[in-house]
Amino acid sequence: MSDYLLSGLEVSALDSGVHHAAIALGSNLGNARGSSRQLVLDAMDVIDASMGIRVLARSHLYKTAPVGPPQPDYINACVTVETTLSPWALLQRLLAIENQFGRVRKERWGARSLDLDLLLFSDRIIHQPKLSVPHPRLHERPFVLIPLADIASQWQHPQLHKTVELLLADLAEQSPITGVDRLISCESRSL
Ligand code: A4P
Ligand code: MG
Repeated sequence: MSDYLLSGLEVSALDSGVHHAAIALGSNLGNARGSSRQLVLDAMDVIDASMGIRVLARSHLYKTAPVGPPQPDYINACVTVETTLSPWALLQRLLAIENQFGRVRKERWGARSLDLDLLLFSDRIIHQPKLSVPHPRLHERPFVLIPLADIASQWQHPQLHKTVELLLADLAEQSPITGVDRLISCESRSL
């Protein structure tokens, strides 16, 4: 039976074992907790400290030109995790961490202190109103694919059947990639 046909509660109960997931982090608004760069670094630690989630690898941090309405540059990064949570429970946890970091939702694609997107969850495909995995814009965005390639270059997109490395190469072939500059190197371990 597909995920789509099950209610969230039933799916949560069925989800057992350990899964790998990839999460994108973005910030272009500092706040009382710190600069965008600090918020992204702190958020990686908070994700790692969450029950049922362990960070396996952290990408480099990148300064990226904004996509969407005019707004400040972003700091973007990705982490891979192993988790015993279901995709729905993991998303809820990520939304709670965004709130903890002062996220206020105004306009779509508007400036934010912290954005956490669930990019990939093992090889699962879920398309529901409140959860789409793989993230529907993952393959279009250098600010996601470049950090993701640091730590999960061989992860196969379960719908497009291409690795992250290949998706990035496809994107670069369409037009030269600009506006993504590496800021900080983090120790990483690829999946
Ligand atoms: N949602 C569904 N699927 C997911 C998923 N896989 N991960 C739902 C996370 N959330 C998911 O999210 C709205 C709702 O989407 C959530 O409540 C969840 O139930 P949101 O974070 O409030 O909305 P958003 O981030 O403004 O919209 P969206 O469409 O997710 O935006 P994107 O695609 O994340 O783009 N430019 C640069 N340089 N760097 C950036 O990081 N980010 C954006 C936001 C725009 N421009 C950017 C960047
Ligand atoms: Mg988001």
